[in-house]
Amino acid sequence: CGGGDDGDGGGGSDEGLVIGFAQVGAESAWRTANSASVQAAAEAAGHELKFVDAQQEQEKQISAVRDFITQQVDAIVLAPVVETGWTDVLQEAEDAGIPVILADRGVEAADEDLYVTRLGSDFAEEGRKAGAWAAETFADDADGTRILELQGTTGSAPANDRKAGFFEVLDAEGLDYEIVDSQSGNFTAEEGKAVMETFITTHTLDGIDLLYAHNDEMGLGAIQAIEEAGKVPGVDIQIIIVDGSKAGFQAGVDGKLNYIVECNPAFGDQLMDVVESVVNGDEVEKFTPVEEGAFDASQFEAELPNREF
Ligand code: GYE
Repeated sequence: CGGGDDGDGGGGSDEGLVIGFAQVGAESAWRTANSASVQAAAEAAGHELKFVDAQQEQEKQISAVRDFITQQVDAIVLAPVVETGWTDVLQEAEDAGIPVILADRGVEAADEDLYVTRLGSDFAEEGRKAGAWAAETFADDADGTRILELQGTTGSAPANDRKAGFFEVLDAEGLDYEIVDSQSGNFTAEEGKAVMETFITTHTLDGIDLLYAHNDEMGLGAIQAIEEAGKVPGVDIQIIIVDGSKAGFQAGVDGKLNYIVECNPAFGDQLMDVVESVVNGDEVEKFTPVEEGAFDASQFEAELPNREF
């Protein structure tokens, strides 16, 4: 403290909180927008945010959470890169009396008692939206719909649930389809492109109807690979992406992809409200979904100017 007689440490209940945020990484436009939203919201609310970018590595997230526990933060916000492997560190936070709030991604059901609440997207619902469009678009495809899938990070909630929701609807609608190949592109453009190149080498694109990419970056990387192979993305092969960044919508306006399922990263203000409620000891829902839509080719142009990331 700075020696003045009046002191400057007062304020009691008006003091901002100290919040530790173990973020996934910076793998996509979605993620960068999400980090910016949370940082801006914390600042606006007068809270101190200790921000760690874990570069998509669970080990880094676990040590970040341990550091937050040592620093005795008021609350820990965790966006778990994968769903499993959290029991020990979540237990440590609980033992230290520090509430954990999940932002964006979820953890496996077995750990449900070890966090207070999750604020984020309903990834299975996103997958169902993609599936509903595919089932309708290919309903009359007489020789069966041949599908390639670019999955997100292996073991992550959005990869697991976007896959499950998508095929749940295809099965429920009775679509005659075949999964020609399905691999992880780790939610990055670079890996999405590389996996698509492998798909093209292994299967060619002849007779492939649809690519389902679990995020924009992988879809955009795949579009490059398709063009480099001399094919026309969006026409020779239809493409679905999830997120809806500016770059994703621009590709849609350019006719290079066919359906966009929105995933909304701008929940910083909502997250601060949840953190404050939790620290106050208020009752909160176990899961708060973020509102999201979906867009087809007739809507891309009108929607592009509304995109914020
Ligand atoms: O869709 C993807 C990002 O967890 C919802 O992570 C998020 C996903 C998002 O890398 O672009």
